[in-house]
Amino acid sequence: MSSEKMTPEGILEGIRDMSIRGAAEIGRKASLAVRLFAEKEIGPDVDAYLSKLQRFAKDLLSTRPTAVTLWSGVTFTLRGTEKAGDSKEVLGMIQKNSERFIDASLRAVVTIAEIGAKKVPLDATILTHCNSSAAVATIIKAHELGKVKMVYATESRPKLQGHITVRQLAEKKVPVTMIVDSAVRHHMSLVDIVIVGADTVASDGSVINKIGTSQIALVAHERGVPFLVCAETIKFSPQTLRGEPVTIEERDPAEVIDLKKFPGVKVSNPVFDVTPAKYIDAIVTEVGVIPAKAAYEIILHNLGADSLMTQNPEGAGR
Ligand code: RI2
Repeated sequence: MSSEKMTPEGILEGIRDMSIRGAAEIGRKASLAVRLFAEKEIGPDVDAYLSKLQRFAKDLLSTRPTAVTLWSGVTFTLRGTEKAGDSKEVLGMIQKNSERFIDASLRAVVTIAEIGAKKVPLDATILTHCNSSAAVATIIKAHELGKVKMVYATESRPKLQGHITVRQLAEKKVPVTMIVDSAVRHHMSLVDIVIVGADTVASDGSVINKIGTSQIALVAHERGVPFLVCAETIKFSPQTLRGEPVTIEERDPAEVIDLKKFPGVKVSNPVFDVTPAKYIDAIVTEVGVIPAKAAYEIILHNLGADSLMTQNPEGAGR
C-alpha cells in the first residue's frame, strides 16, 4: 500500500475503489484503519471519542457490503472499548485488538495452506477463480509438495483479479494457464480439483464468492470434480445465523463497459454469487477441514451464543 493510503481515510477509499481488495485483506486493513483513526483522533472526552470511532466504523462498513471480514475486522478491533474508563484505555485496547486480529488472520492463511495442500491429489490439475490469498497459498503449498501439474486460472471479469493470481503463481514457478471465464466448462474435463476462496460463508454452509463461482461449482458437480473452498473462520457470518441475508454488492457499470459507447444499454454488475452447500465438498479453515454444513457450528463456536446476540459494531460505544 502506498504511503498516502496509510491514513484511515486513505485506507477507507482504497477499500471502496478496490485498490485494497481480497476479503481477508480488507478485514485486516479495516482493522488497521480503525487503529490509525483512534491514534489520530484521541481526545479527553471518552464518550465523544467513542462516538467518533463508531461513525468511522460505520463509514468503513459501508464501503463493501458483502465480505463479512470487514465487519469482523472492525468489530474485533473495537471489542471491549465500551467498558473502558478513559480514552487512553480505549486506544490501548484498539491497538492490542488490531495487532491480534491482523496477526491471527495472517497466520490463518498459512495454516489453511498447510491443511488444504493435503487435499490436493498427486499430479493435480487445479482450477481456481478470481484471486484468493487463501486459495493461492494452498496451491503454492501443494506445488512445493510436488503435487501440481497445471493450474487453470480464470481471468475474472470485469476487474481481472485473475491477472494477480497468474502472476503470483508464475512467480513461484507454478505451471499456470489463464483462461477466460466462459472457458471453464470447456476445460473442466482436465481438472482434478477446484480450489477457490470465499468472501462470506453463511450459516447454512453456502459460500458467497466472486461472481461466477456458483457456475464453476455446478460444472464441477456435473463432472464429479471435488470443489474445495479455502476460508478463514473470520469469513463465517454470524449475521446469517440471525437470519439476515448477505447483501450482494453491485458495482459501477463503468467497470463493465463505457456506457457512453452504448446509449440506452443498462448494465448489471453483481460482484459475488452464492454457491449452495450441496455443491461444496469441503471448506478448509485454520481450525480444520469441515463439511460446508458445519458452518453453523463454526459460527457458534467462534462467537458463543451470548456475544452472537450482542455483537454489533454500531453498538460498540456506550
Ligand atoms: P482472500 C475476493 O473478493 C474474491 O472474491 C476472493 O475469492 C475473495 O475475496 C477471498 O479472498 P474481491 O475483493 O480473502 O476481489 O482469500 O471482490 O484473499
